[in-house]
Amino acid sequence: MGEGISDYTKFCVDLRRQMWMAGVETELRRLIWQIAVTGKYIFAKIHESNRKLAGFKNIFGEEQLALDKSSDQILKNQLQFSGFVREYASEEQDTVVRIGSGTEKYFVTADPLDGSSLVDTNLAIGTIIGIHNGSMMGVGKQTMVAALYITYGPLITMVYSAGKGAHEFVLNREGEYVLSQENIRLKDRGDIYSVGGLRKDWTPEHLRFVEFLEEQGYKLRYSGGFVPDINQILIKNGGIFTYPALKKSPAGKLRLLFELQPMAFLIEQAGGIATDGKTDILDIPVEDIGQRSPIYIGSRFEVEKAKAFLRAS
Ligand code: AFP
Repeated sequence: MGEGISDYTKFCVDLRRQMWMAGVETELRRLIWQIAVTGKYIFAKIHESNRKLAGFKNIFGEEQLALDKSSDQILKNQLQFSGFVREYASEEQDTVVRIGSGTEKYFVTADPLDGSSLVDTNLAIGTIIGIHNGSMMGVGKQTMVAALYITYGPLITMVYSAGKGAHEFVLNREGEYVLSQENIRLKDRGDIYSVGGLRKDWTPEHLRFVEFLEEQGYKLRYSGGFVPDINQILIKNGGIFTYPALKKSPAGKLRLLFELQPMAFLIEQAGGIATDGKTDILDIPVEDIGQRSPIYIGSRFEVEKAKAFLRAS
């Protein structure tokens, strides 16, 4: 969109108009919009749960579904027979589920409610979506056509990319997603770091990298929610998030298909990089839907520095 458009005018651009102006393909525009709208229903479910976690019985004595399971049902039902989605895979399903007639173009992966264990603390949580064309089992660089996440915090925000930059929208009082930041760009170097896992479980080379960041004066920003932690690096335009290989779990904790590929797609669209410490996340073949991988994701300087420390092992 042309530079110099006043904030107010820019702010009045809603999601569908921005995607149309950005030249996003029609069916993909409709699918992204449909998923973004689903975020409103998931948020309503979070409110309805009154921050209670799984295992509660409602007033009729029925087992209340865990929030992440009910969020998964909402998402799957919304996409079922949408006419755009052939298969759906999520952290809450054991296998890939066929939800279309078999001729649709897109395959959707979901972490329907990432960070659900934080709901009772009222910290921000989110939904992570990957959109693939042709198949979801393979190399992300070849299969992914779009990714998005929705953050449920003081505001509901949504960041998407369809391969033409990463853009942020805020859900307004009228229930419309309006553009707040277009073509988000990461600086080559930031000043925040977000690091998961227990220090005692880190490998010596990862520990040396974190100590480097601390000596350089980076500020620690880690909430335990992948979505808000990544969102902070994007919106602050720099820094690094890492959930590393651990001594007892060399593949780390986060899932390649549901969490890492979508965030890698978005961060790369913002000029950053995402790696497992050696290989780009979007170059790692997905062989199993539950596959985990270490992750270093964010600004170029910090991620390249991490790779150098890991090589020195
Ligand atoms: P939950 O979905 O079980 O809350 O886990 C959240 C998460 O998958 C991801 O959002 C965080 O980055 C990571 O786990 C936090 O893990 P630790 O609790 O080990 O720090």
